[in-house]
Amino acid sequence: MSRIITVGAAQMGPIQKDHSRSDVVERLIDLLRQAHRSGCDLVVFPELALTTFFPRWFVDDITQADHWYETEMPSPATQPLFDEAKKLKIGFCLGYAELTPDGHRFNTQILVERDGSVVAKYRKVHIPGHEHNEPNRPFQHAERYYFEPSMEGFGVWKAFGGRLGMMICNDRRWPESYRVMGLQGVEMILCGYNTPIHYVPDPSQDILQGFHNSLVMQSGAYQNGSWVIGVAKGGVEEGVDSLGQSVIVAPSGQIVAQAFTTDDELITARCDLDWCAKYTGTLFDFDRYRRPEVYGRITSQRGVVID
Ligand code: CDT
Repeated sequence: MSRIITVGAAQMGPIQKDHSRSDVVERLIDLLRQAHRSGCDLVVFPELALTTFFPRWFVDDITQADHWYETEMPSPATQPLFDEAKKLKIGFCLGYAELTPDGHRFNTQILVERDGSVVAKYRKVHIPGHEHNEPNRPFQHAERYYFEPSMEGFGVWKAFGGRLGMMICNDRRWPESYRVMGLQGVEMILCGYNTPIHYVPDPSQDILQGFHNSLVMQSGAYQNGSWVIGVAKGGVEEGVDSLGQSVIVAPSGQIVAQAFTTDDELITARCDLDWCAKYTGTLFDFDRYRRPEVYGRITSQRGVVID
């Protein structure tokens, strides 16, 4: 029996600062309904899909930013999304800022099954940007001020008839993210992102943003024999232009669907999970070919050590 997940990558256009949660949830529900009409089992929304990308501003007292975080999920504002998904029997993956009851702040993504139950929660591991205000920048990328890195790492969960993992934005640039999930037999990785086109520390990379985006996800998919679903919040948000180019990548590394706008746009693909074994059972048969005995530096060392 073939194992197909029909996936919708629900790219979003910008969310401006004054857009309310309920405005945004209406957009998410519209994308969900489109996905249902296209026969999707699962819809993937971007990183921080409920708000503008608020780490672009610094506040002196972090509690002034509390209103950007969710303290419960579902909340009164997001309950209509959960209700509609359950009614349509469609699952979803949603990124949001999480403030826990004991005051921890995470960049979080949840996976919700077709019956409305939350089956998995992932908190971002690789937190990019800076922790202090850098007033000379055209905009901040203060994720390291607003979020602590997860100590839980990368899980893989049985859901939608397969083995699914999650990562968030900057995680997609690190081969370790994919490999830790690959070693748990992942078959589909769900990844939301917000990527400003202008990379302040090195503007020579600006023109390469689209190339790097597909480069890392195509490599990660191929080298681990997994589907990768990369979903952007793109377009000009509060004056900052962000990459679209959401993609659905097959275990072969080939792009099977790609967004062509920077707005709310659904792309879909029928993803055969059995395609994964063509790679994990041959070239990337980890058990047969990997050499962990010579990879010690990968986990024992953080930065470069020059002997
Ligand atoms: N959201 C996120 O992780 N964005 C980063 C931007 C580059 S680091 C300032 C990314 O890796 O796309």
